[in-house]
Amino acid sequence: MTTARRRLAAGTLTVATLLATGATAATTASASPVHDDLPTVSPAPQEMHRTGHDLRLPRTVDVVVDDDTDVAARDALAEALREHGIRTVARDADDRGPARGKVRVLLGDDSRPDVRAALGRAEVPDHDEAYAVRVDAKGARGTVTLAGHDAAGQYYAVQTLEQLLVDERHGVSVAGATVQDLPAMPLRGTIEGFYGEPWTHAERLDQLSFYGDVKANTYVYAPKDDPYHREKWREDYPAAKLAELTELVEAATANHVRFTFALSPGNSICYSSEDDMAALERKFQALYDAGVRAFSVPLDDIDYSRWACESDQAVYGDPSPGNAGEAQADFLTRVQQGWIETHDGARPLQMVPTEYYNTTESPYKAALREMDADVVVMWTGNDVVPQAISVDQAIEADTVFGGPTFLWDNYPVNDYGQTSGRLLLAPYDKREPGLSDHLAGIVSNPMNQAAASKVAVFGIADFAWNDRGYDRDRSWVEAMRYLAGDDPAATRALLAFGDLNHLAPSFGDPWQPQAPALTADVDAFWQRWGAGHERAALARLRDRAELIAVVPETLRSADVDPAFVADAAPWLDATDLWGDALVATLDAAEADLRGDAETRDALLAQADASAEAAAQVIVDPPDNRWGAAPVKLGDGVLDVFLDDLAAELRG
Ligand code: 14T
Repeated sequence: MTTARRRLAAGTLTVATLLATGATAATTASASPVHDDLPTVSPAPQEMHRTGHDLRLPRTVDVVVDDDTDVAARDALAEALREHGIRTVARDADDRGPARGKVRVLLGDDSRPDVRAALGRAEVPDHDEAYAVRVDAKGARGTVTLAGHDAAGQYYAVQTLEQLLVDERHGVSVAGATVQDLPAMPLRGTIEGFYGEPWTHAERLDQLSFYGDVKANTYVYAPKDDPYHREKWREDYPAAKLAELTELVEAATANHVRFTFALSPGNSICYSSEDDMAALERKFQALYDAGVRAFSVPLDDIDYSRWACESDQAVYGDPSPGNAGEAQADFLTRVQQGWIETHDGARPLQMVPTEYYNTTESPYKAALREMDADVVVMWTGNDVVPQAISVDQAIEADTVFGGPTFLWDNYPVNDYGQTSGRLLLAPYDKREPGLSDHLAGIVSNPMNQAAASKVAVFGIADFAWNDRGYDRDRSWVEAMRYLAGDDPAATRALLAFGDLNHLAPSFGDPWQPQAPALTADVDAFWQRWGAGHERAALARLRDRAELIAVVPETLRSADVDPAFVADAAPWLDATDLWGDALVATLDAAEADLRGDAETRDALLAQADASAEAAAQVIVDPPDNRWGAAPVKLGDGVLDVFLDDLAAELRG
């Protein structure tokens, strides 16, 4: 199945406009860099300026390429232009004949003479995956230069160009921008590392194409409930499953994503056994033969206070965290030196330590530091689901794990008890700018609901690309606009829906609050109400009530990512009912102000019935470990407000 590709299109909605509609928390002033009057590009480029007029595109443009032009970039460019009704004709860079069309798009490596010349003063940063875009309009003629430091850079230049295309009444233009850009972190993406129902093949394909759009380059395949990943790690994948994985590897490559294969042998491995080493290498080899070039050995959530075999006892002594660290370090050093380094193109091995959730010095970590320095160590921050992640903590992690760590960020994963009944739709937040100086990268551990995870993953990709330019509010609006296919009403509806699903739990207190925008509106309501301005109070809150009430209908009818709408179905059902309850309660208040007690009571009874029905919506069938559970939506804010206002009216 191919899923319709979402587009990061040039936007017309600004964060300011949406803040004015009250669609996002009106509290945080947006610190988004103003790129003159250019469209918003996500992830936020390191440098982007207006350097000239917009360039009107004719119906056909020449695309100038050579043998070093990246095929994925070429395909993405042709598809992007085709979606705007523009045909492309390929021209060879060596073709010295006269220019044919009015507009040429040069696509290639920055070492190509014509590309270099067309860049003028713009430069491609000397950095992996870097690129530059220059739009040069001379009246109706012009040149668009898409230059990459490498193949990935070329592809990312195309992703940015796509967001610089502006649909106008009479055609399509490219904004007159110059962009010079590079990723702040080398590894960006997701780790399918949760418990519960793994993503489907179709969901994974959809994700991989999404990652290409947001310049994420990493997908780690580590679903806890794939038996061949953990329990049956020694066994070969059945042919059909291997064929599926091969298809994923190909889809990943087409989007410049590294499919990273992870194997978790920790529950039963005998570290000192040659047979187990051979079993792991056999499994890796099968995936290498399918095209995989990145590998990981997660050793999280295992019991390191016992050995799985006598020989580990003989070699490493009594079971203890320190001895487990030594056994793991020996084993993974051998995998790195004996297997990874003998396999052409294989990336450094990644691993998850058993103590992945703090930076406290320990015998285990001291032993692990003896591992080959090329092995990349993951870490979740301080706690499995941390309240925040600071630069100082990342520096501590580098010290205690012996090198720049790779952040396994447990957001928006919803496989643990505190997330029961929840979708986690808050923007990525509370990660300190400057982390890119100390991390090898960030991957999100997402929800069982793949498409709904795009909201958070969009932000994580944005932050990992440019942590210092990251703006939580801007990124959230852009994520919603992306999912909404650029439809303004659907974007607003998604923001209102996101607000009701904003709570981000942890194993202790939540690290993101529930419904901050609704909370602000409710607080303002009670202030006006308390000051005797009841009608004004009602009128202002009614805007949000009506916005909430139409969320399900808006999202179901607009061109919103259908996979998102499917994932959100039970939460949309609940929104429908809570919206009815809210509108009915406000109507009851108005009846009360008119002195119409009978209508008031009837409306309050109606609101009660809706709220009761809302509380009975359950997620079933469940994809999550928490099983069938009541939907939680705006809890602690919406339900409390309805109770409080009803109590006030009933006196
Ligand atoms: F390896 C890790 F970085 C990690 O986070 N491991 C698991 C992960 O698979 C899971 O999705 C995540 C959220 O539940 O937390 C880890 O699993 C745990 C951790 C606990 F502390 C499961 C139960 C725990 F009590």
